[in-house]
Amino acid sequence: MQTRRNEISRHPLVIRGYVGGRFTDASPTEEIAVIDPATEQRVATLYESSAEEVDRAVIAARTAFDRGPWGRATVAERQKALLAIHDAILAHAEELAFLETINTGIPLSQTRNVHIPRAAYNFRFFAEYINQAGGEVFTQEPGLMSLVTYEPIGVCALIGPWNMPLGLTAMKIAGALAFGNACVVKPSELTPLTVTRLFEIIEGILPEGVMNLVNGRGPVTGTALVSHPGIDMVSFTGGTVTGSAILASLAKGIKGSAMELGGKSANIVFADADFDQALDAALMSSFMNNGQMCLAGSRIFIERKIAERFIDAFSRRVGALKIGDPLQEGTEIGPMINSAQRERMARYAESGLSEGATLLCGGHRFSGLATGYYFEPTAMLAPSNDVAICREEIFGPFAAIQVFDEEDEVIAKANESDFGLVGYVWTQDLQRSMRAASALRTGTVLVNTPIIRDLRTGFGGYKQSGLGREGAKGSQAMFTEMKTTIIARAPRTLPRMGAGA
Ligand code: TXE
Repeated sequence: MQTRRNEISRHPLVIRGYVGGRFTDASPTEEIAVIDPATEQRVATLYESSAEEVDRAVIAARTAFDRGPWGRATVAERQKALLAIHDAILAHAEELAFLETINTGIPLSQTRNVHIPRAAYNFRFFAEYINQAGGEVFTQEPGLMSLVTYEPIGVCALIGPWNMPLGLTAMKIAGALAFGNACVVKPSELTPLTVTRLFEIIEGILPEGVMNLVNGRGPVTGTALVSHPGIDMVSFTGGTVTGSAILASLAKGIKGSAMELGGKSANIVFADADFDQALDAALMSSFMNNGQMCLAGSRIFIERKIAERFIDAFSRRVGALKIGDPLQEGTEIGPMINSAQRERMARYAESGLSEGATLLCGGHRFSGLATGYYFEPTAMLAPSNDVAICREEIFGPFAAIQVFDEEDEVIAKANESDFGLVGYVWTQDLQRSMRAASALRTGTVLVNTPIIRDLRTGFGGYKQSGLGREGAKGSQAMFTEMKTTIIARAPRTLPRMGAGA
């Protein structure tokens, strides 16, 4: 793998758009370096899609949807294509995991065991789901039959983030295609490698124009895409500030959207919890994926009776996390995506100290490696829920711990947040877990389990964590228009207007 990495840094890959069934050959208006965050070397050159290329991609999708075979494809035909994409991903799993790791800095063990299998599973899940998903029929009104059916929405703009590039973008692509749409995909300009490779390995599976790719920065390619009149909706995963800007732009055209935004999820550990499981899970929820997860449970609340023991054990384990080259076996923490994210970590560590938090471990740029955007996994004990490290999404290997005494108090603090993505609860008391689950203002509550996404259920957030839900019915709502058809089953008794007395 090191050999392959060296080869790529000597001959960086070229990232181009894919429009109407082929990679584009237009000369680039802008070339952007795509960097391996562990080596700081260029691994690809991204040819930015101009507004003109975005226009061609949307027209290709529009034409495929309005006039091509995909909009009329049977469920069996769509299933066949989705399963073929699933198989293609698994057939290239090792290569995709390698590309994801050299582009994101996320340890290979995680891209190989979590990201890529999940990307493939998204396609299989939706292939199976559409075989059962249907509409509704209402017959309560005598003489009438009301049908609710779900039709494809049209052309979907799918904008992906950099923290799980293929897994999260594949979720959008699989959902959009399953329900019969055409799409234009825009991965993050920081991490285009695996999504581009996906377009190569599924060549020939879909009719041309059904799936298109544009690449580039948010303010250039992203803006051109979301403001294009030819798109019918945007499904976005990314930061809350960007999500809000996209929503403002969509308001002009009254376009639909689904927004999967940030989080600051509370991880509440009561004294009666299974201590070892809660500890393992707190580490996983804060430091998996280099801590760069929207559903990170890194705002940790520990009940006072076990606080000292828990904080000691947690700090020791954080201090022992294995930082290193993400391609290397055994690495638990790789580099941040770029130097800006690393500086952000440092700023939060400083802000924590200046607002009265205690540094338990980490807090600095990692100096053990000559290259790479590494930051030490960090834990701080916060003086209150009001400080920035407990309020703002940090998006890196950074846990903020608070101590609590009462159930009501901790639920209130967990809900004191602009976000509402996930709430984690650790307790052996069934009734307390049920009370907490209903009191937490979050889209998902996880009881006695760390991060888990079950595609049969909806995933998304309350408050500033987003709009809409991804997963079975949620994706159906996102990628379809609901149509009502009302049919008279017998002649109706109607007022005879204008027919005289
Ligand atoms: O993401 P952006 P950034 C959070 C996290 C992170 C912060 C900023 O806190 O620190 O967001 O990250 C595209 N029109 N998350 O700035 O900007 C962009 O090109 C259309 C949480 O890197 O949200 C990329 O494809 N598109 C998160 C995508 O939006 C635009 C994952 C995400 O980029 C655009 C990532 C525009 N005006 C960051 N501007 C999660 N929820 O998992 C940008 N983009």
